[in-house]
Amino acid sequence: MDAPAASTITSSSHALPYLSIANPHATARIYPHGGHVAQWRPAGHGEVLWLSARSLYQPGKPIRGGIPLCFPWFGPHPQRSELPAHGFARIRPWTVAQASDLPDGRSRVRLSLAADSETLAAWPHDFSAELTISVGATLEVELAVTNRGQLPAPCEMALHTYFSIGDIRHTTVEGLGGCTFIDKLDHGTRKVQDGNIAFTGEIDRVYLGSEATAVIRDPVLGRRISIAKRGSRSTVVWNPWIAKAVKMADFGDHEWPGMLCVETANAADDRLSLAPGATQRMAAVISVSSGA
Ligand code: TA6
Repeated sequence: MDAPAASTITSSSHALPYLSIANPHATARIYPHGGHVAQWRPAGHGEVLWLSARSLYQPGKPIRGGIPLCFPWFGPHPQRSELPAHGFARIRPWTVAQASDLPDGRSRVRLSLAADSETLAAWPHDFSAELTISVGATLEVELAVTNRGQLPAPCEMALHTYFSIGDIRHTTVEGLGGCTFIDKLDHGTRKVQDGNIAFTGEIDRVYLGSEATAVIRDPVLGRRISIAKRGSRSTVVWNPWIAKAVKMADFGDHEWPGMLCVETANAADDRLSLAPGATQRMAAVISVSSGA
């Protein structure tokens, strides 16, 4: 791997190795474990991704925060409760295929994952996946999955992005007005979003057919975070609030006001069926601007 001049591989204090990226536009941290973008800080702004102080950094466990990769299913496995929630992609070791500087000063890292006996036991489809991360004034993360088998491969996928915000109680999300969503806190009832999303309690929604850019407006930190996307028809919005935060060992009891998940996905009614040889590319393009 030809590591870019501005990037180094650093052994971390969390017992997991990570790529530390530093270029004129931004800094970032990427763990090959789970293909996990954990941090991104564009020049002139604070950290954009949220990480729990209680997160684990262990093989076989997801990192709590950053951008966990959900594949080949989203949420609990529909039939087999013994399988990991959100699939295996976020807890498998990915291979760093390339790390290079781009002519415009951004850094690009590519990681790959392929089927093996363990993945086939969980999901009986041969596949290859490539994650392409472009670190600059914007953060672009593209997950590409190819069906290497002879049969259609039903799957879901998500970039389960945790954003750092000042206070969820003063935060709103624009861009999903008019979309139908599945309310996972109300028995999966389908509802229609009326205008912007404001937060007064736990929220766990899968917005369907949502291809527009979502914007997090954060008056406490005085910034807007835009999440544009490609190849994604679902947007998941989640904050556990107090009760759920207390129940998660890798989530601090008092951390819930400072985070919000706005996830780029193909899930639920938007699940995919990959034809043999087909590739699904799904990307989030994240940018920050000052002023809420
Ligand atoms: O994306 C929202 C969600 O599906 C919630 O239901 C909650 O389970 C969250 O993901 C976190 O899941 P995890 O398995 O990472 O604890």
